[in-house]
Amino acid sequence: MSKGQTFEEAKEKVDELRDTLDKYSYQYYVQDKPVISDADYDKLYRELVKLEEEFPDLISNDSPTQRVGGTILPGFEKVVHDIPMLSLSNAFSETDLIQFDKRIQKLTDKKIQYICELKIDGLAISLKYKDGKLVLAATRGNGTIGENVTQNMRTVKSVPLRLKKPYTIEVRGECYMPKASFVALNEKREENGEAVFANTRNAAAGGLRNLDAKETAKRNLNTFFYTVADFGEMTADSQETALKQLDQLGIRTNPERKVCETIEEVWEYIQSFQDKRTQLPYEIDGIVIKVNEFDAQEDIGYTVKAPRWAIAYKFKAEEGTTTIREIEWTVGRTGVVTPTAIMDPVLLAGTTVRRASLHNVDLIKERDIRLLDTVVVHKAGDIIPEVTRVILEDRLPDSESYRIPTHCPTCKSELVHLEEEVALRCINPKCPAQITEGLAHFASRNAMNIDGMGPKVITQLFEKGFVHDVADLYKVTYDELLMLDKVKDKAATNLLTAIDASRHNSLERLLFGLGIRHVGAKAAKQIAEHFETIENIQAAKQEDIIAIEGIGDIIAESFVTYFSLPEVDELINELRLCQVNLVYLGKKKAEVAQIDSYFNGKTVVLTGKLTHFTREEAKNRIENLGGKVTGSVSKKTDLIVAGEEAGSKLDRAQKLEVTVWDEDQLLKALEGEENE
Ligand code: 1X8
Repeated sequence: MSKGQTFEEAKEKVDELRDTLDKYSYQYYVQDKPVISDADYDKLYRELVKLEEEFPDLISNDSPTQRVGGTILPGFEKVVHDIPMLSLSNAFSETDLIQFDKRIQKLTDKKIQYICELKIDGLAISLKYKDGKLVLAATRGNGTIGENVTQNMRTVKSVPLRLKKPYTIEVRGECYMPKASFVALNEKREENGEAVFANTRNAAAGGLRNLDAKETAKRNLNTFFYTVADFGEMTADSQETALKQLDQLGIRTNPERKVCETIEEVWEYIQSFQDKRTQLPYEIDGIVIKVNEFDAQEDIGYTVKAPRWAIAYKFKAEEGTTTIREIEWTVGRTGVVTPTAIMDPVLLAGTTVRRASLHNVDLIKERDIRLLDTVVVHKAGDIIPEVTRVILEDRLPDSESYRIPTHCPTCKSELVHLEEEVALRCINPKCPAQITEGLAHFASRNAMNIDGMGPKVITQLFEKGFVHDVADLYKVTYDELLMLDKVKDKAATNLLTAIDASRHNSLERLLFGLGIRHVGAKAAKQIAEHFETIENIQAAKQEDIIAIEGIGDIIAESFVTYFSLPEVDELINELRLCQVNLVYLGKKKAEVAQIDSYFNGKTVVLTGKLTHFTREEAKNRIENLGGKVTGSVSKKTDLIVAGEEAGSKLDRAQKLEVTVWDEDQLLKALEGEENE
């Protein structure tokens, strides 16, 4: 940017940057097809921020920089919906659908089509655009009166702040949390002693209906829109054309829809999703079937509550009943003590389940869960088995309330139930369970990645008194390893090699491995990249850490507190003496952005067996050239490298027409570029 540009010049540049950023955002968040790297996007974004700082008069509400949430609200304002938000009547069987079809045929003479769409399990919302700008976002509420959540919805990246045409319209859809975000969120909450969400819908609701929109922004919410309530300048004569027009306006719609000529065809579509639904990255609870043509919809009309021209086919919940035999309590590395129900085996969504997390004590009390109770279990987010409720009619007459443990199952010290937490905690810093869990975390894959150093080996090393803290792992000897159960010459040698290899890890792995509260792998990476050495980190002040984009006060405070402890100082010195690398070895973001490489900004999936290098090595080399390596194939994948015996990922990649390489091609490309 040149200094001293005029307001007019700046305005032109700001407009251009906004158009470009909106376009990239649309491709990334609405079409799921990124075309530039995060680094390139960040560069343009920062340029816009800088210009807006220099010319504050240019800031406008629909700028991509204005998605961050503002002041914390005292409460949500009520919104009266001009057009009520209706519900849908339900169908639970093929017979229900055939009856629906018959009713439709009676209510219109026209030849009609049905359009099937996925029923998204989220929160219904309504958006109003005026002259193409987002002016209001409201929840459904009771259908007549909802809540104004405009500030929150503005942080959801797939929601356009301005449309591609200056239309005045109202659209409705669903705000949801992707399954993966839900699992990650609950894991984090459990570790922090917070209540977990029962399902993705509750998690989305908690995220959206938060008075601090900055919290909403952290929840990775997404949207699909499916109804036009007020057409404004739009002209559409069917649901299918309306959805296409929403696409063209930049509003995200679900691509899985299908127009069917008969109710039999509708039934086939429903059947096909009975299995496919578990593979979708978001939760659906059914299929919505609508009469496609608007003129026929008008003939058919409405009841007070719902349109007569649509019906929701509800999938059977993946539920089962079983008996609780035991409740097991385990201590995590932060001291949180979590209960797990041990049950008679039950088949849920295709897998046999014997254990279900009960999450925390409050949940046991709330649902009054007792030993030998018959309970309903389901899979939250289609993944995690959970106890939904107790079938009270089946409770044994001599049943007693479950007695919550008062002492740590491992170290027997008294447990505490902090007021602001739902969890029980063991606060004995010397609790063996906490220490071994902490050591296992240190050695785990995303931390120091010491192959073979799992909980069983660690527990024995600890119990035999060979290892007390993470630095001791680097002092373990061959003879000590041979003293462990099931460890022979080969395993001992391999373990020592793995321990030695971990000395050369980049700093972020160590930072994550230390298990500092609230510091996940991502924050560890950002901090390591920013400060580069452990000495810089030890000297860092809270405000230095907060200055890093994406790092908030909670993480920064936890970091500073941790590194102010004298025993941490000692530990770092020990690690240094053990020749553990304490320096960031990756490239800095700014450097990555400069790399001229095929891989820069590309998302790569590795699958099958690689013979020339380990996956970890291939991943590192691709990342050093600015690429991103992910685990699953999606529309965002640019390249898949298929080793020997590549399976379903390769099939999926071929379906999505993603470029496929074999290992040799990868090797050649890497060698070519690394030598440039
Ligand atoms: C609710 C939902 C609808 C659709 C998808 N998901 C939902 N949760 C859709 O039409 N594609 S329609 C609807 C309603 O009208 N209450």
